[in-house]
Amino acid sequence: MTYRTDTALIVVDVQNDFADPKGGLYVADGEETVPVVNAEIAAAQAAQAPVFYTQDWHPPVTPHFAKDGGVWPVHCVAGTWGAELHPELTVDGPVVRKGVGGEDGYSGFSVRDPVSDDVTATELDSLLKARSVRHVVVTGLAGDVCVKATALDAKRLGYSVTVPVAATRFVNLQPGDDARAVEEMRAAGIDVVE
Ligand code: VGL
Ligand code: ZN
Repeated sequence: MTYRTDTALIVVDVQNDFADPKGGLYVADGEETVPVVNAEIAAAQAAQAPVFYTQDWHPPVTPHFAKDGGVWPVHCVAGTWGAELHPELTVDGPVVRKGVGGEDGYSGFSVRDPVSDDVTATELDSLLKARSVRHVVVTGLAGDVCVKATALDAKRLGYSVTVPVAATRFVNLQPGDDARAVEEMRAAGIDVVE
């Protein structure tokens, strides 16, 4: 990707639980995104484009987890190894945590209370606005969950959005979720590129 000072790179949830084969919600080949994402970070840094990170950060009990009535195996519990950013990831920019209060935090821009359905904004949009960002590149994990949700929200908020597929991997909770996610992003006007 090419970066300018009004382009931000958003690195979504490159955390041990998603990117390490021993992780609680390991995304197949998730570790392969790390060098690709690091190369994007280096390109952004070289262009003085800002880099932002998101971090899934759940309490031990949350309706986000299957054991508490939700969908997902336990992952990214606040303060645990699984919630840490991958040790090989270059970290150089603000980290936005999501799901902190027990919400579903799929998008880096907003969290949703699974009981009341209330949606609240994270600080990400204001961080981007403070840097006069107009374009975002969304990378990381997982392509059919948090990368998709973040990219769709960015588009809705008025940014132009690019998702390089080489810098993501997909959960595929249902077979074909990867292709459907790409379709949905493209239909929303997001540039999904090889
Ligand atoms: C994610 C499932 C549950 C993700 C987060 O980062 O894509 N997926 N929580
Ligand atoms: Zn989660």
